[in-house]
Amino acid sequence: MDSIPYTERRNAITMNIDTDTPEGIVDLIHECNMEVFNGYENHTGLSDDTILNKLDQFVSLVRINLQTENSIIVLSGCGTSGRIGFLAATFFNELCLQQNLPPKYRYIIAGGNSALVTSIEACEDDPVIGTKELQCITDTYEHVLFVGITCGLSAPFVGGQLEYCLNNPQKFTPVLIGFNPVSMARRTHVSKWINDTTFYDISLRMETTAGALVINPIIGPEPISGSSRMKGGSATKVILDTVFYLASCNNMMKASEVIEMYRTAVGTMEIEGQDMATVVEQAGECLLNNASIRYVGSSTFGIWGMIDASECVPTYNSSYNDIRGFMANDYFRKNLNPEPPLSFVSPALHEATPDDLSKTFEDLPPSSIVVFIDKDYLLQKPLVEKLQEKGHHIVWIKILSTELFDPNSNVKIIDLSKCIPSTDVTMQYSSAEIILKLCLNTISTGAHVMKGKVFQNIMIDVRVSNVKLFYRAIDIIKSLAGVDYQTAERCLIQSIYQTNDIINDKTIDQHIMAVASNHDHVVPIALLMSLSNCSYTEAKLKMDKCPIIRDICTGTNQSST
Ligand code: S6P
Repeated sequence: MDSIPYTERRNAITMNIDTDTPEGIVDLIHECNMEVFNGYENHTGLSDDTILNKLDQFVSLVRINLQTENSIIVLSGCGTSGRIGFLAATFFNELCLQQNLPPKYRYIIAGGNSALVTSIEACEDDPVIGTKELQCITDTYEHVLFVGITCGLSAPFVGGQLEYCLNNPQKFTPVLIGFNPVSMARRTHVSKWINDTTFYDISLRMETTAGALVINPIIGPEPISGSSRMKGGSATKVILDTVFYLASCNNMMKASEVIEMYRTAVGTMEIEGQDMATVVEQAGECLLNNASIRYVGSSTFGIWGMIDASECVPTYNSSYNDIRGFMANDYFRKNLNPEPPLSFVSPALHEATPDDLSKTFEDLPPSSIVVFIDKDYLLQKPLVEKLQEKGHHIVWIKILSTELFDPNSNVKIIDLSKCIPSTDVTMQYSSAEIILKLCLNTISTGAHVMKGKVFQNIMIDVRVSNVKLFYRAIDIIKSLAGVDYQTAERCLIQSIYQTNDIINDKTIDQHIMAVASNHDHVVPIALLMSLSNCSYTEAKLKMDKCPIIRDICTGTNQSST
């Protein structure tokens, strides 16, 4: 256990989340979220003194950069980490403009703009592309503060960029954000990293290089093991917002004071637990009955909805149509990096352009749920009424809007406005975003738990779309089926290629490419093969009869054969 990185460990709090009630699920996720601030085991999370000191140093670095000509701040990451970087860059550029300062924040996400709302996980294994993109974006600047985000201290895409910064200290000041000790940084080799460099090597260099900063509080394992979109994403947001907020204002607050405000805000969410549980229950039923969940929001609130929805695809192998987010204004598009005309554009990015939402929602399956985020509930009243007439469930997440609620309307309200601190507008908006993120994460995670996509607290239907997830899948099969590494790997590979043959002439990169064209339940089938010692064909047949993936692990499914 000791050698397993914290970000991949199982959290004791949620060990039985899969059999809990909706209220229980919400409470357990909340309890895990609070570990970000309060600590885990003998670690003190974001309240750690060493970390707080480093955050104050980080603030000074940002301040200097904001005042230096010909300099920029680049935020880079893969998956959720890249998305949080994008949102921070967008938000704080706006603040710069409001303060008549040049917008200095830039973002890089592995896989480009499409990866903001689509899972393009394989790109995170490429240190060469990471480096090229960094070179390209920083080419004309003299000074660059580079912030590489990788919750697991694992993504080679970010590793390659940090290495480039370390090799060019006259121009770059590198900062690494993640949630494992350096000793647990990933030591796996990836094919494209020359000299067999690993993320661990780079983390060590970061730790021992003067001027480089490693910010790696231990915030404890995720509620669903490895789902770093949850606590990892939240902690990243708190860190970035705290630092950029402090760097942008003239008050002499310390990082600890700002973090305390976030802690109080997140802690207060507990009082809305019952309402969130009602929505989790509805959302779970919705997925079980093949209905849909939709989020509608504007500006960054809308983007949070799109992001939360898109992350369910790799985490739970859910279908693109199960949960989708829609923008009600064109804020998203306006803030994207320009990309070459031939770049891949994900269909999900189209939802980033406002459309006629009533047309888009015309074909929603009966009893779907549409969640309106904050002021969009009021702006979209005609749509709300139309959807209600059709028997869909409406949820309103109220955060910053001050309008009173009509108690007679049949709308489920989650009133998070009570959690917003009474500080300045920037802090209020940033708190609102984190609270919204946690609320959406809870709804979508809870719904998938209820759908049976989680066994104990393990994501048993994860999509094996990069090296990290390949090894995670083997670990899942190994521990749940009690088989050795070789058996778990063999079953996984057979399931990927949908064959009973033994495949031993292909590389991990090829396995991952093959997953792209296999939308079956790759991990559950491999698990079933290992559990019942059966062939791919037999396991696939059993699997097709099993609508609830979790039943495979409990043995419910096997009795049917
Ligand atoms: C996790 C999410 C993934 C990760 C990505 C980067 O819930 O689905 O997309 O964000 O794999 O991970 P890391 O450890 O580099 O931040």
